[in-house]
Formats: sequence, structure tokens, C-alpha cells
Amino acid sequence: MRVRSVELREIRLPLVEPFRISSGSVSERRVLLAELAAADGTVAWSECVAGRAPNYSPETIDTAWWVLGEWLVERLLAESWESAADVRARLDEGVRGHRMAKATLEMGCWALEATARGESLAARLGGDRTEVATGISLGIQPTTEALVERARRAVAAGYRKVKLKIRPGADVEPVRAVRAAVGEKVVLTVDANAAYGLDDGATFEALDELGLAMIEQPLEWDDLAAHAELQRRLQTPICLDESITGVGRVEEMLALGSGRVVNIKPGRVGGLGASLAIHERCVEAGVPVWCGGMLESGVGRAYNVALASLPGFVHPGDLSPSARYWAEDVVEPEWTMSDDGLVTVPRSEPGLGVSVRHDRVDALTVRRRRFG
Ligand code: OSB
Ligand code: MG
Repeated sequence: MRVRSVELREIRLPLVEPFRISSGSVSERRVLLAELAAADGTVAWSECVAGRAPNYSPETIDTAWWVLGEWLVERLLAESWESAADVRARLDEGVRGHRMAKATLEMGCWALEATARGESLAARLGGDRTEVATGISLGIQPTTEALVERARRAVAAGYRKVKLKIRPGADVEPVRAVRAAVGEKVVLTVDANAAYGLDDGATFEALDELGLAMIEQPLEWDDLAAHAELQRRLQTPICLDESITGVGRVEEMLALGSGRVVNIKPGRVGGLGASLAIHERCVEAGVPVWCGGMLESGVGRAYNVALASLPGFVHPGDLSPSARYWAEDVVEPEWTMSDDGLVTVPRSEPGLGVSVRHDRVDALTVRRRRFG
């Protein structure tokens, strides 16, 4: 295929409530959307997961906007490709890092390819599920009571996993309170977003007693050796998020024993090709994976849901329905969840299975740039 034009846009989407993690808070999502058009007329939308601030990864929406415009789009427009699986290598030539920016185009190419072949994205990726299990990620709350209330509501709504964001000073006590409120049977996890060090031993010992399904990214985002040291001391599996930037980091994790679960976010690892490689390697090694989220709009969510339909995704994903994030999404139909925590994987139409509401996207657009 050959991509003939790319239009980048930034839209602003207010969250229904602010989302706080250990390293920062967001109340309005700045979302970079891309519209790719192929020479044969096929169109696909994709989304960049980078946020306003470099507090999760070094990338931001502004670095992505810049590197796409300066380096990446031009490269994609220059040549045709046999398979979307080949696009990443081309984007990597002479451009280090910037995985979220690269993923924007790479993922769009998978959707173009699926659409042109008349296949759903899930089918194109090799996923065979018709629905995927969903968990909720609850941000840090001002009080323990507020957190307990949200956790109770999430369990009542049917979510199959409840993940609590933690930071030093808001960890053992609120997590213990949630565990007491929801009971032993609820799958509970915590995500520190790299807020701790190996010297926080007492906190980890206490968390280790709370029956958590995993502790996500407790330590420095790029320190696999420290995670290996911590994993040796804990019963609870460590799940790596920020640390896994590609399949090479999975090899290192396995060699060092840095974790026992992997959170795959296609944006973080540079696209769907890398996600498939990580999935495959983890299945082979017996490491459970699940699909993380980055507060995506309904566009990015379509890619995550399709990916989570693969067999190695054994834990519920951070794939909440549209209404958990937005008063109104930018796609139709909006993403919904059944009352037993399942999201339907679109399989009956080619491509993403949701359409972009152009009127709404136009109204929310604060900048746009067209190439080709
Ligand atoms: O660490 O998983 C994370 C959101 C922004 C940045 C990092 C993370 C998250 C989430 C959100 O947990 C999950 C979701 O999209 O529902
Ligand atoms: Mg995380």
C-alpha cells in the first residue's frame, strides 16, 4: 500500500473527572489524531497516546507533533509498503526513540491494511475473541473515602479488575481500606508509575500482604535491575509498564527476573508490530500480558480492544467504556461495557469498527496540518 496523505490534528477533550497519577494530573486530554488516506482511497484514523507533560515517558504531544511533521510523515509518504508489519523499520531509519509518534503512523497503517482487505483490525492482528474483559484504573483521590467509594462503584458496575494508582503517602492505608471494602474476591492491583525506590521496603512488605494480583511499575521507569531485586523480595508479581519499550526489554526482564506480568500499550512500544512481538514472546515464556490504556479517545481505544482480543491477554485490560472518560466521545458508536465487565470486539466491519464523528472532531480541533 501507499499512504498518499496524512492530516494531523490536535483536539482537546475534557475528562469527566481529573485523573491523577504519582507524577502528575490531567483534567483535559490533549489528543493528537491522524487521518491517513491511501492511494486506493482507503482512509483510517489513528491516535497518538502522548500527553501534555513528559511525566509518563519523555514524549509529549508537542514532541510527537514536531517529529511527525519534521521527520516521520514524509518518510511514510515517500514509499509504498507490502505489509503494515514493515512500516516500523522504515520509521526507525535515522530516528531514535519517539515511539509514541511512530506508533501513530504505524498503527494507522495496520488499520488501513485491515480496511483495504475487508478485515476487522482484530482479525488482521490474529485476535479471535468476540469480547474482552475490562478493568478500571482509578486515579489518586483526595481522600481514602473517595477512593473506597469509587472502587465500590466500579465493582458494582461489573469491572473485572480494579487498579489503584498509588504514590508515597497514599498507598498502604487507602489500598487496605479498599481491600476491606470490596472483599478478597475482587481482583485488585496497584500502579505506582515509578514513584518508589528499593529503600521503600516497609511499604512493599505491607502491600505484599494485601492479596494484590500485581504491583505495576513500582520503581524507576528504566531500571530493570532494581525491579529484579524487588521481585526477589516479593510474593506479589511485579508488572512492568513504562520499562517495556520493546521486545528487547522483555528479554532483559526474563533474563533478570524483573517482573512476571507485562502491560502492553501499543503507543508506548512504537506500534502494533512491537506489541505482537511482545505478546508472542510472553506467551512463549508463560508471562501473562494485558492491554494498558493512556486515557485514549474512542479512536485509540479501538486499537487497544482489537489487540486485547489476542489469546495471551489473560488479565482484564484498562479498556473502560467511553463514558468513564468523556461526556461525549469522538466516535460512534461509543464504547460501552456490559454489566459483567465485557467490551465487544468489533468484528463485523472492516477496520476499527467505529467511525469518527467528523463534526465533533472539527469542533474540538485546535490545530491541524496536512501532508501530501
Ligand atoms: O500507567 O497505566 C498507566 C494513564 C495515563 C498514564 C499512565 C497510565 C494511565 C492509566 C489509564 O492507568 C488507564 C486508562 O486509560 O483507563
Ligand atoms: Mg501503568
